Amino acid sequence: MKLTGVELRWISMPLVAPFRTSFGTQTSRDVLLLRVVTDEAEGWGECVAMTDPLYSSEYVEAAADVLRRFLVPALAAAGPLEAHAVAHVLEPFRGHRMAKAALEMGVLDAELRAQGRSFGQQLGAVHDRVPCGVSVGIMDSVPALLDAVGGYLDEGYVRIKLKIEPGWDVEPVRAVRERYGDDVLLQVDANTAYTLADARHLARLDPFGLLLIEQPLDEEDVLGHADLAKQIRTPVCLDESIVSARSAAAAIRLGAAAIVNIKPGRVGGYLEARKIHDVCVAHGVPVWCGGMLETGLGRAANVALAALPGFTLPGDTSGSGRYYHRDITEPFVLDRGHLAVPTGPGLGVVPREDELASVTTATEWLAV
Ligand code: OSB
Ligand code: MG
Repeated sequence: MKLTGVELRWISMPLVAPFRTSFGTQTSRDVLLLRVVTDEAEGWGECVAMTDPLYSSEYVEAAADVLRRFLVPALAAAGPLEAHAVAHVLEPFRGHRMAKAALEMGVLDAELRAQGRSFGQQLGAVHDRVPCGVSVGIMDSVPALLDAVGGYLDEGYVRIKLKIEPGWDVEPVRAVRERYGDDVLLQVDANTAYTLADARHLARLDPFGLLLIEQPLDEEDVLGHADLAKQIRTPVCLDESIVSARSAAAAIRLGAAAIVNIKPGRVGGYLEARKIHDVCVAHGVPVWCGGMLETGLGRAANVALAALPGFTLPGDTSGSGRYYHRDITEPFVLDRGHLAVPTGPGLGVVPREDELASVTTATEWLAV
């Protein structure tokens, strides 16, 4: 394939409800989309960076800048366009994994559409549908949380993840267990809100039989997670700390990650995500697919990834309605707790022109 150009498209989508985590509250999701145009087909990339650098160092405008200034020009100068070579071409540029992931996703989508193959086929999916969990934000009160969790259980979600922070941890977990019982698959995500000095406090979660605790400590504190793992019974799962297959291997060897959350954007793309899956499978470490409040485009690819054999835990691959009143693609709708893996070429979904137009705030054409 030959690259013709890349369109950057900024969209703004209101969330159905505010989403509060230990790093902030979001009421709308501003997403940078990429339309990768080649001589054979077009592909869509979704950049999962958020508006502010609070989850990680990346943010939307930095992603747009590095794409415009460095990544797209480098890819244009690299000769024949092939998805498997994108990461290598972009490697000289440090960091910016979410921007790189979006560009690789767009190229991969274009390539697969040209070949009539799906993301699932390309990545190695072995299931035609995946079980879905839901990430539940920090609420103003325990009753409000119990209502939200009850609603999600009624919708069929097979696993509940509670966002936690100091002051909102043991009590909400206890309340959910007391109200909904021990059979609910339950886990928590701290988004780095604790330190190793909180180990004894976090051990108070031990009696509740959680599947895992996700990223309790700073993203750079891999050793701290290994130490913490020896002081609590809840399995430690890493999210922010895992940025590559290499860092996953190191975290596993150190005893810092009994479970890994794989987010393609965080690790530089779907192909690196598959490598992390392979590393984890080789070490007997279960993985699950994380989320970044994606639109239907990123969701399509995430659901395909989640259908790989090592994804043995339900992911944060919720239905479109958990996030948005109207998605830009055909909405993903839960069927008895599962989402179907798209089967059409590439992502298997495309944006609906009218929906896309109604949420677009700006576009920019990067000619090559
Ligand atoms: O830490 O997993 C996280 C959303 C935005 C940023 C970070 C995280 C999350 C979620 C929601 O937990 C995942 C989703 O449903 O897309
Ligand atoms: Mg997380």
